[in-house]
Amino acid sequence: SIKACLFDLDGVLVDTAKYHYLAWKRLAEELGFTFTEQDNEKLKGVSRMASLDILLSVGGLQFDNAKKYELAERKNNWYFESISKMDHTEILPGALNFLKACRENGLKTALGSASKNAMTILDNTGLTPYFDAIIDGTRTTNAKPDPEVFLLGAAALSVPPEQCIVFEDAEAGVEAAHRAGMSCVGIGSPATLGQAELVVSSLQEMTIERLKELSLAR
Ligand code: G16
Ligand code: MG
Repeated sequence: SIKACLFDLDGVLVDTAKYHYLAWKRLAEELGFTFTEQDNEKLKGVSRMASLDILLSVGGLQFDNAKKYELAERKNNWYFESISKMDHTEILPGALNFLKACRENGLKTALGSASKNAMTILDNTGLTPYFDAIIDGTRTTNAKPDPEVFLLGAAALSVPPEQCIVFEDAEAGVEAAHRAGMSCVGIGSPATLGQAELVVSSLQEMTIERLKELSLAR
C-alpha cells in the first residue's frame, strides 16, 4: 500500500513557470531574439543550464562555458526577484488541502524538485512545514528523467520506492518516477502526461480515496 507522496514543485504546488518564462524572455531579448511561451514549454522540469542550452539553440547562438554561467546567473537574479515577492496566495488550487490530507492520513510527504531555488519558494509560500523531506536541485547531480531526485526522497523518508506515488507536471518527471519504480499522477493534460497511471488537471481533483484506488489497481 502507499506510504508516501512525492511532489514536484513548479507546476504542481506553485506556478513559478511564469516567472521562469519572464526571466528567460528578458535574457533572450538582451541577446537579440524572441523567446515565445511555446518555446518555454520545452524548459519545464529541465535544469537551469539545460534550459539555457535550449534557449540559446532557439536563438541560434553559441557561447563558451564561462559566458553561459554568467547568462544563467543573470537570468536567475531576475527570477529570484520575482520569487522573493511570492506568498501563500500563489499556492496552486487544491495543493495545500491535499498535502494536509496526506499527513492527516499518515502518509509521508517529500519534495522532489529540480530547482535550486526551491527553499525560497517553499518558505515564502509557507509550504515548508508540510514536508517530511525536501530534495531539490542543490541535492541532486542528475536531472529528471534520471530517477535520482525521487530515489533520494524515498530514502530520506525510509519508504521503499514501490510504496511511493509521485505528482508531476512534466513528461521528464513522469519518466523519472517510473525509472525510480514509483507510480505517477500527472498534473496537467493527458496529451503530454499519458504515461502516468492517472492524470488530473490539478491537485483539486485529488483525494486520499483516489490515491487508495490507484494503489489497489497496481
Ligand atoms: C523547475 C522548473 C524548471 C527549472 C528548474 C530549475 O523544476 O520546472 O523550469 O528550469 O526547476 O530551476 P532553478 O533555475 O530555480 O534551479 P521542478 O522540478 O520543480 O518542476
Ligand atoms: Mg514541474
